[in-house]
Amino acid sequence: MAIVTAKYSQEDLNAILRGFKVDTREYAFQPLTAGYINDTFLVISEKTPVFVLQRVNHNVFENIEGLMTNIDRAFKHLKATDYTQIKLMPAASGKAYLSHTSGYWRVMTYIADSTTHNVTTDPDIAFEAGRIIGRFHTLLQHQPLMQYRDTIPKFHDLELRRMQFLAALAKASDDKKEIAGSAIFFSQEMLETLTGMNTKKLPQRVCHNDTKLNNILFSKATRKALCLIDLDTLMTGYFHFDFGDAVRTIVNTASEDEQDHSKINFEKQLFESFIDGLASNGPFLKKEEIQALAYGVILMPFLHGLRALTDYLNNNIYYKVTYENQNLDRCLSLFDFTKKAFKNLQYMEREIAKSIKALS
Ligand code: GN1
Ligand code: MG
Repeated sequence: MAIVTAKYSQEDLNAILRGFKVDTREYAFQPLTAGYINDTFLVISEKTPVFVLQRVNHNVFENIEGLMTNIDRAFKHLKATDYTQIKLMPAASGKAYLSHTSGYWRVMTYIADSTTHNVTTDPDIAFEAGRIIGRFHTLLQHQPLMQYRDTIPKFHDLELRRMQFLAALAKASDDKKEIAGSAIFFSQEMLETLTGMNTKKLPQRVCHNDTKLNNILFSKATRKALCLIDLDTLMTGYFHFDFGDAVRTIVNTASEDEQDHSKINFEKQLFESFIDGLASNGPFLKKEEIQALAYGVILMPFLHGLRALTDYLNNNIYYKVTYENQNLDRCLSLFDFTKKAFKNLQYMEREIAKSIKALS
């Protein structure tokens, strides 16, 4: 029996694929391990990747039907000459996903000759990332929000994340509280700073909500951005969520759990290229949304750091980890970036005002 991962053999995965309307043949599989939540495999036929097969984590995503309806709906509109369409392969039942004894599965088309970047030092990549995120939003800007389900309510809500953090803190062992002491202190300080900033009046949009750099596909040949992947968290939200999440992974040339904080940086040139790429779509944001962008670059790394800290205190029940303290390392690195972004708040506001024009 060919083993693909500890959990699945090639036979298991082929059996799952037979539940979809795809050519019946013996496929090979390669696990893709960048995500923290789902199980993802490249489906290979005659040495060529043809599909992406994914088991959607039902513990994290409780409303699979809503999630798949959101993605199915958005995918139909996410196509243009400068935006590569991804399609869902239907299950034998006709649905967009398969409900199987081992969980919920979906199959998507694989975009040939594409690649992702975990980090970059290249301003052209930063520009392209900005361009494609703007394109994603312009393609979805007229979507009726009512048609999209709120599959993880309050996903980027600071108050919810604060409550979850406090609940975890109340139950955590003294050991963990001591080891994470400086992160706990910073959280409390930052929560006070950020809670004062009111964004309730901003317009809602259909957002991706997980626009980190490695959720963008690039063409290997032209190095242009092709499209966004991983639409699991597609829901209504504010544009500064998508902006902040992208910036935290683009202007910082270190990885998300980098332990050497001297490598964590805020590269101004990458920031400027990113916003130029965004602006190349023409105006599509309201003045108030533009004013919230720099705040998003502080909010998003902080929120992610706080969630990683919460999971560390909860003994790693949410994110996949490969070692005991990985969530704490993620938290410390995200908090370090938060501090560096905070120092650049005025700089960001100036650059944004120069480059991004509001809808008139
Ligand atoms: C999770 O599994 P992945 O990488 O798509 C998380 C995101 C975080 C990300 C950290 C549903 O996404 O919010 O940004 O880890 N997704 C969920 O990189 O919690
Ligand atoms: Mg995701």
